[in-house]
Amino acid sequence: MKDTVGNDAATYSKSVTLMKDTIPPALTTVEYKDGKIVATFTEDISASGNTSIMLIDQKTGVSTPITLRNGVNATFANNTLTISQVLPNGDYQLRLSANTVVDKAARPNANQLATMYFSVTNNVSNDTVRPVVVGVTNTPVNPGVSPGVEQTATFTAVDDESGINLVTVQDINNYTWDGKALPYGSYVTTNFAGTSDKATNVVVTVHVPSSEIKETKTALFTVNNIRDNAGNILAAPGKGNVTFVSGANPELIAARVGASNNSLVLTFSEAVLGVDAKDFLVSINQVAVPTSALGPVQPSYTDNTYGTTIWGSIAVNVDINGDKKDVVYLDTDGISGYSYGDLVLEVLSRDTNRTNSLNTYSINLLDNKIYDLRVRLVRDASSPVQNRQGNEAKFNTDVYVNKY
Ligand SMILES: [Ca+2]
Ligand SMILES: [Ca+2]
Ligand SMILES: [Ca+2]
Ligand SMILES: [Ca+2]
Repeated sequence: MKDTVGNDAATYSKSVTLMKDTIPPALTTVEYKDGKIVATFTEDISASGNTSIMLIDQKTGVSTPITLRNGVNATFANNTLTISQVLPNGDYQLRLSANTVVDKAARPNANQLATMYFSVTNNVSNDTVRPVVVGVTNTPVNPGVSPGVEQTATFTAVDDESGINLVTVQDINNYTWDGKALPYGSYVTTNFAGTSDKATNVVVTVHVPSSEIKETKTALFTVNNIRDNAGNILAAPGKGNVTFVSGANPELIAARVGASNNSLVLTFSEAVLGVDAKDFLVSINQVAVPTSALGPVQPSYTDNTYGTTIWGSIAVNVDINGDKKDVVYLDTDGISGYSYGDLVLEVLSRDTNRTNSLNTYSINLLDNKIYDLRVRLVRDASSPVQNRQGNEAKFNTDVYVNKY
């Protein structure tokens, strides 16, 4: 070999020892760019036998299996493996099983199981526009219709630039109804346009358990703290009137002796319908008061409260304690009129102006003879006590009458 001016080039040889490559390719970095996971290795690689890899969301623990399809969602080029996968912002773990890639050695070496963490920050930096919430509302359950297990409120969250941050939508603490946090068991579902990392229009349904709604009410439902993916927050809370109906069973919660000493005052947990004397079983000293002795049950001026009276019967000139007396009694023994087994409540001096009569004498309920006075709400099939939604009351629990 000569150069252009005719000098011989020095000839030389060099002996090269080819070392056999027994070192497998190892993962060095993982990063996320433009909707792709880019995994870099210590040397050039090709696809190998395993095609199943796994992503784990470090916050939620939710795992996402990915099947690598070479040339479809996965590219093996030089020392990188590029996987197309749309991911919302967050921290992830890539788990690469053994034998996913091999090196270029004559006898290829496969990778060993490798895991590596990486973060996803989608490009949102140029969004300075706040998201908005519109259409906070619901379709109330019709009066007289039982509300079912849950009721819902809806709204729409809109952010055209970076999209709504769906984590802020899922946070149940961002909602209130009637000025209070939503009851335990409430949850959120969504339907959105766009991808989960850029949801530009999100229809949100907030589900509330009916059993936790103790009173039917139309009240303000507020939506706070919703953000877009650039961190911009709502300029003002979303607000709208939402009606939730009581899914609770009304209860007889209190009974007391009224101011006149002979009336019973009965209080329910909420407004109820169908209340009459047939709904109550009153007992004195553990003896049932006959229904005929219970006066009409009438609503009071106070909310959810009713009043009634227990009427005693009069028997004149009867033998009692070895004497002849007039007595006030309740006809409780099943034998019509005054008889031996009846419950005597008061013993009166004889009075010739008095006559035998049924359910005419208003009993002093504070009398010491009455040591046990209770009321039980029972189910009257003709008109069971129920609230305006038709939820029947809790029946058959004794309420002790507060005498003072
Ligand atoms: Ca190697
Ligand atoms: Ca925005
Ligand atoms: Ca009798
Ligand atoms: Ca009734």
